[in-house]
Amino acid sequence: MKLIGSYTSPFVRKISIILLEKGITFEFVNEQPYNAINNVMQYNPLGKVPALVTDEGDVWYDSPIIAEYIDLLDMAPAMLPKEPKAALKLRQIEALADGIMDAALVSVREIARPAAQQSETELLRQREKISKGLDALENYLSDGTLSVDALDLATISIACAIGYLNFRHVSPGWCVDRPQLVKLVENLFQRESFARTEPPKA
Ligand SMILES: N[C@@H](CCC(=O)N[C@@H](CS)C(=O)NCC(=O)O)C(=O)O
Repeated sequence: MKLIGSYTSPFVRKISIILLEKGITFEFVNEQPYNAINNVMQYNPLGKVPALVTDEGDVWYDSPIIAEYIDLLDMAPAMLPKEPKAALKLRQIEALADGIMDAALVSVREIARPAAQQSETELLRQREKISKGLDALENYLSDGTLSVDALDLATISIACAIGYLNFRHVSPGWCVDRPQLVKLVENLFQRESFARTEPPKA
């Protein structure tokens, strides 16, 4: 199996962690989707990472689809519960965490533009999405929808989103008044799968 991705992408990190937790061997193919020359479109017409190439030659892209494909291989630990509605709830929380990654990514790219071209309005819009998204995740942990001790698709996605906020210094105050999220990431960041996929310091 080959995982096409970059070491800094939180979406790629999510998939690497799922593969590592399940003990599935894979080759990492390092591709930089934002470089002028890259090979990502060979795998995903949208030019985004991650993409996964199976040993049979099938290509899967978009991290929720890849995560679902990997879970279909039936290797422990399962990333989703068997009960369809419970599974759908976790996938919705995955979508929320992915949305925080998307907003953080837009912010990082906006800040990378020349100062005169940056839009403060756009940065504020993205910051509000991140903040409201984090509040919703904190609520899921407080009301028992999620547990700070769980390892599943939702909690892995959340920890990857927060890992990316830390890495890019976006919303550095995310931990203020969100004690459950702090506990969750303290638990998950200790795992070998998270340590092995930490983004490079640059
Ligand atoms: N929904 C996609 C998002 C993936 C994504 O945005 N990846 C970024 C890297 S973090 C990318 O490849 N961007 C290249 C581009 O937008 O051209 C997923 O979950 O896989």
